[in-house]
Amino acid sequence: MNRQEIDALVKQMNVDTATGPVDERVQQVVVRLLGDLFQAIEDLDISQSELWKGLEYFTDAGQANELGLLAAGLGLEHYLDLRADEADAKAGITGGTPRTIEGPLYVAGAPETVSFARMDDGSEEGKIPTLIIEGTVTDTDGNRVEGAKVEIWHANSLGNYSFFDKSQSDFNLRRSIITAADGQYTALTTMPVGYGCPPEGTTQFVLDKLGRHGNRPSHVHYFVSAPGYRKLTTQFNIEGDQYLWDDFAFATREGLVATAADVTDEAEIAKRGLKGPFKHIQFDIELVKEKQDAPSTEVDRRRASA
Ligand code: MBD
Ligand code: FE
Repeated sequence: MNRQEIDALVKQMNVDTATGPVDERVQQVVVRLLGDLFQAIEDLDISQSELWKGLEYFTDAGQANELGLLAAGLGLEHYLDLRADEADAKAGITGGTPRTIEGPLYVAGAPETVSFARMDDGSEEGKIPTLIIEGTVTDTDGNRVEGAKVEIWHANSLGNYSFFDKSQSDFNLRRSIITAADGQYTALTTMPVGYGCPPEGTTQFVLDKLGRHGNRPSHVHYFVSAPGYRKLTTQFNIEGDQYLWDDFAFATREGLVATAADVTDEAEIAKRGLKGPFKHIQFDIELVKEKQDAPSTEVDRRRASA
């Protein structure tokens, strides 16, 4: 069949058959995607068995709650960021910390404190370096932002995230820090280790077929929001990791690479109330003011909450 015949058939089966109220947007998207799918079946001569394998794959991936992971791994989530960047540029929005993907592992409801939070539960002490993350939240003119909510989440020494990894305590390595008048936030935590897709999982199954690995560099996620500013979804990825520029989820971006400095100075250690050397990352955040008619940076998606 040619495209004209395909489109006519799709319309005949899914548009002309409507007898109740139609959601125009859903109809538009379904009709387009079905037409594109039929066209791909035609062009690639996809067999009945192959089609069922594909549907069974989505069943399995959904049951394993890995569709968010798959979207990250196939670059769909990064593509949406590139589109959002384009839309921002078109709307004349410049400056601010670059966005990058949320990923599938955010959990709402983390403990909230002002200016400072200890993020780890102490269970990995001695096993992994201590990390202090600090920075200021400013506007694009460098003015400090008071009352910004800095939500931070990251992996443990095995690359695993609390909640999804039931061996960790509730909200381990997840915190919300509210900035005071100085715009400053400080997180005392542990060095994250890069995530790897479950080797027997549905996402890695497809990555294997593509000859790809499923690893991310060591990184820390952020949501930063403040009244009057556009919500920022971002991460920093840590210099020195072998996957820094070979991230299976394509989240590493220029401007989002952080260096973990080794701090060994005794006075500095004492000042921080620590027992030994630690790592230090400075990650300053620049928020862009809300603007009339600017594309929204709020993404409505199903998120875990605890
Ligand atoms: C992660 O930690 C992550 O950030 C992404 C995008 C995908 C899988 C695991
Ligand atoms: Fe992550």
